Amino acid sequence: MISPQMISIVETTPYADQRPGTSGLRKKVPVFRQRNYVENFIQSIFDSVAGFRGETLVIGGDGRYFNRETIQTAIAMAAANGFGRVIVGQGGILSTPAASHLIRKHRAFGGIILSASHNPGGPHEDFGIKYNVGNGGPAPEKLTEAIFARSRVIDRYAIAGIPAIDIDARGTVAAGDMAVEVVDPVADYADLMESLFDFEAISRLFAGGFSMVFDAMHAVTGPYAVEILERRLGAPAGTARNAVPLPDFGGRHPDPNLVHARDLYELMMSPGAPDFGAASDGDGDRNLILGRDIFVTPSDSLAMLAANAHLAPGYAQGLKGIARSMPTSGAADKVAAKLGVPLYETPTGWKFFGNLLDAGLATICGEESAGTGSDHVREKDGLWAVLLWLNILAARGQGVQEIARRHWAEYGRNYYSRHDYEELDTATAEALMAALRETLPGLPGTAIGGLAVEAADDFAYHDPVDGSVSAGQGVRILFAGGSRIVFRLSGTGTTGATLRVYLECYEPDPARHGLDTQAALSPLIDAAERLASIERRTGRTAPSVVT
Ligand code: VG1
Ligand code: CO
Repeated sequence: MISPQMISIVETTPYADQRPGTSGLRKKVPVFRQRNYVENFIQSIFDSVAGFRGETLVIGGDGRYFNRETIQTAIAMAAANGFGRVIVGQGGILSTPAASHLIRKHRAFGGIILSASHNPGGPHEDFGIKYNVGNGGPAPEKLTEAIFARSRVIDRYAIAGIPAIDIDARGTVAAGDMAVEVVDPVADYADLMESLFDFEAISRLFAGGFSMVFDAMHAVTGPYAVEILERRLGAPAGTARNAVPLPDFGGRHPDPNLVHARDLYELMMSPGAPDFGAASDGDGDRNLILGRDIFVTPSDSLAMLAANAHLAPGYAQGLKGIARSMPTSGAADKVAAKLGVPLYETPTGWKFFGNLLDAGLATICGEESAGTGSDHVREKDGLWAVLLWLNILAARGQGVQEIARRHWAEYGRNYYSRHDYEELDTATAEALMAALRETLPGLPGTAIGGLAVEAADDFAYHDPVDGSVSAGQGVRILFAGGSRIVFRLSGTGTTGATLRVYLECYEPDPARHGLDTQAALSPLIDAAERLASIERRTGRTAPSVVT
């Protein structure tokens, strides 16, 4: 037993801003450094769940600045609150999908994952805390709301006065009467991947001279990629680049998109490019997929993976269903229709896939923001997507470009892009959305810049499993022929507001599958401006990021 003297009950006062966003609480490090800020939030989590006495809690993070300190706090608070065991990744490292797997494997009560995903790290950059539940997935909306409500009134927290745990040495130590198990963060996850994919076929591919570059962006996937790609699959040393996790990610944004992974993109577009290029984000749940001379949009990647998943041993039985977030393109819908399986459309954020996966309604899920995953864990999984691509490339004996070209010829091509307007004044962004919502009832039947509006609404999701309703999830304008514009505000930013404008146009004609994406979307880009008056309202003449 922890002697009662070891547990301190500390009086505290609430913070008003601890509302978890799309994936957890995300703020600048100096905000987290405020007195009792971390403790308040962790205690709010523990106070919002019940029945964890003696149970297991998984703790780990993406290695960013403030990771180690927060892990010590979380361990001491778990001990004081009555957990029986904590499993922590060595060095404080656990990718988001690896943490999800550990929670499931050990039937843990839940897990605390420390990350701000693809946001930059460092003393003045971003940090985050997210709580995952026993199925390995992000806390559902009902729970994040309860945590927020608790954080508004919290007046005390419990913490054990124990010495800091050496999280760099594997093995089990006692923290009072709680066991702290420091585990290899990679091994179990690598075994899981080996159980899903044809590692022999992928090894033969590499042995035959297939070349690949994986950019870990000095974030959490480095050790995972070295173990899986280089050690287990025999890819040459150096295939995984920037493979050492750094607290500030080497000063860059660990965001695998065409802006922050520009050098990888340029390499893949250059003469003598490798056969395959990929990258992952801060916490290892996102993926960037590139072939020689081709960037595969995440929406297309979801569709192509779904169409070919049966080529991997773990999915040889076929898919039960496909789920995508609402702003993700309709490319996956065409695949679901052809496979004769249901397609689910959910709000942005991985937490909405959990029920579908648990109920066996969907096997593969994806988001336009470079997140793809399956029922093997309850988070999106960057390396999983990379390995499924490798498995498909090995099984089909074709390159990325050929697979994409054939896919579009079969299903048609959904041109797709997202325009982000970052760091807007929050009130301005909210006014823009409010004005847009007001216009919705009058839009159907009209034409915007020559495009006929078929429907317009503010997306509300009815969860088919638990019946819960999540409203106000993004404004969507649907045009004749399958074109679409979606507007929503980000729930992960830490400075001001970010407006996301998602643009999509469907092109069935293979003769028109080689167009430049922004050119193909230009009528929709014009229509978005007409609908939302972005320039007039925000003063911005162009998006900050185009992906
Ligand atoms: C963004 C993405 C969303 C993703 C979320 C978390 O959210 O759009 O698709 O699930 O980030 O991803 P938002 O609210 O900013 O649009 V990660 O890799 O930060 O866990
Ligand atoms: Co992430």
